[in-house]
Amino acid sequence: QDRPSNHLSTRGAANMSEPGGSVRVLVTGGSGLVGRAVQEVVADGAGLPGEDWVFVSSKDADLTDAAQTRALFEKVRPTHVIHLAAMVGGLFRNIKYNLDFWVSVRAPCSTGNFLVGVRKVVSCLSTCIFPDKTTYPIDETMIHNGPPHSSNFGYSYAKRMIDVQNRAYFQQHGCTFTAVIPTNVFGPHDNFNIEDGHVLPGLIHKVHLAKSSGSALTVWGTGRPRRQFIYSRDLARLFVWVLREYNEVEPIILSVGEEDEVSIQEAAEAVVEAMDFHGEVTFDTTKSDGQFKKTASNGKLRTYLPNFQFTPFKQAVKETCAWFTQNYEQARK
Ligand code: NAP
Ligand code: GFB
Repeated sequence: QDRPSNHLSTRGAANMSEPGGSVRVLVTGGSGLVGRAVQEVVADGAGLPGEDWVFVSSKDADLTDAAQTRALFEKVRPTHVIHLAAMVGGLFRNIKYNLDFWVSVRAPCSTGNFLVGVRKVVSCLSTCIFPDKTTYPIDETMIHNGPPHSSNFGYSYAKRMIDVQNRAYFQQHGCTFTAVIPTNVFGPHDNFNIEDGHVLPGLIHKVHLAKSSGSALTVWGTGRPRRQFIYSRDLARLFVWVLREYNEVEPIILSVGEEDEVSIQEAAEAVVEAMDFHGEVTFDTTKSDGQFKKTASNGKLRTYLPNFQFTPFKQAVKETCAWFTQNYEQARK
C-alpha cells in the first residue's frame, strides 16, 4: 500500500553543514529497531548529498566503557549525533533489571564532556519515563513532576538525566543538545524475544509459534491497558527532521495522537488479523499489566508538522508481521 506522503522530503531540508564545513552524523544504536529504520530512511533519500552517516553498534564500541566511547568519538569525529544506544526492553525485562537499565542508559552520558564541539546531539527518552501519577494528556513539561512507574524506575530516572544534561550543556557551553520522547515503537528489526521484548513483537512471535503448533495465543495481563504505538519508519523520518530543523533544548514528544491510542486487546486483535490467526486467544491475568496508560499529547509536534501523516496502525502491524515471517531465521527472538 502507498506510504503516507510526508512532506519531510529533502527538498528544501535545512542543510546542516556550516559554510565550508562537512557533516558527519554518528548514529549510536544503529543496529537496533530505531537505528535500522533511520538507516533505511537515510538510504531512501532523507540523507543529503555530502553528508556522511555512520551507524554503530556495541561491536564498534561499548558505550558503557568511557575509553571505548572516547575512542569512538575521536575516530568518527561527528558533527552531529543521534544517540539511540541503550539497553531496551519491554515491561517484563524492565521489572527484572532496573539497575542494568540505569547503568546502560547513564553510562554513555556520564563520560565527561566529550560532546563539546559536536554541533548537535539528539538523544532518545521515552513516554514511559513520565510520572506515574499524572494528569492526561502528558506533555513535555511534565518529565520531572513526580516518580515514574515502579516497573522501570531505573530506565526512567536515567533517561531523565539526559534531559538534565542537555540543559547543562546548553547553559554552560551553549550547545543545542536536545531529546525526543517517542511512545512505544515497533517495526522491522525489533527485538521479538518473548520474555524481554515489547508487547507487539512479543505477540507477533507468539502468534507465529501458535500457528505452527496449533495452540492458543496467550496475551499477558488483562488486555485493558492502553498504548500509543509509533511505527519505526515514521519515527525515523521524524528523527531526521529533528536533527535538521528542531532547535529547542526542550524535548519533543514523537507520537501518534491521543485518538490513536489502543488497548492491548485491540493491539492483539490487529496482530491476529495481520497474521491470519484463527486459534483461541486467552488472557493470562497472573501477568502484570504494568502502567495502565501513558497517554501523551503530540500537540507540540503538530505545531511544527501539522500535516505529518503516520502510517495507519493496522498497515504498520501488517508490514511488521510480514517482515518477521520473511526474516524469521535472522530476527532477534
Ligand atoms: P534496540 O533495538 O534494543 O537497539 C539498541 C541499540 O543500542 C542496538 O544497536 C545496540 O547495539 C545498542 N546498544 C545497546 N547497548 C549498548 C552499549 N553498551 N554500547 C553500544 N551500543 C549499545 O532498541 P531500540 O528499540 O532501537 O531503541 C533505541 C532507542 O529508542 C533507545 O534509546 C530506547 O530507549 C529508545 N526508545 C525505544 C522505544 C521502543 O518502544 N522500542 C520507545 C521509546 C524510546 P547491539 O545491536 O550491538 O546490541
Ligand atoms: O511493550 P510493553 O512490554 O511495555 O507492554 P510497556 C506491556 C503491556 O502489554 C502490559 C501487555 O500491559 C502487558 O501485560 N502484554 C500482553 C504484553 N502480552 C504481552 C507480551 O506478549 N509481551 C509483553 N511485553 N507485554 C515499556 C517500558 O512499558 O515501554 C520500557 O517498561 C519502554 O521502559 C517501553 O519505555 C517503551 O509499554 O508497558
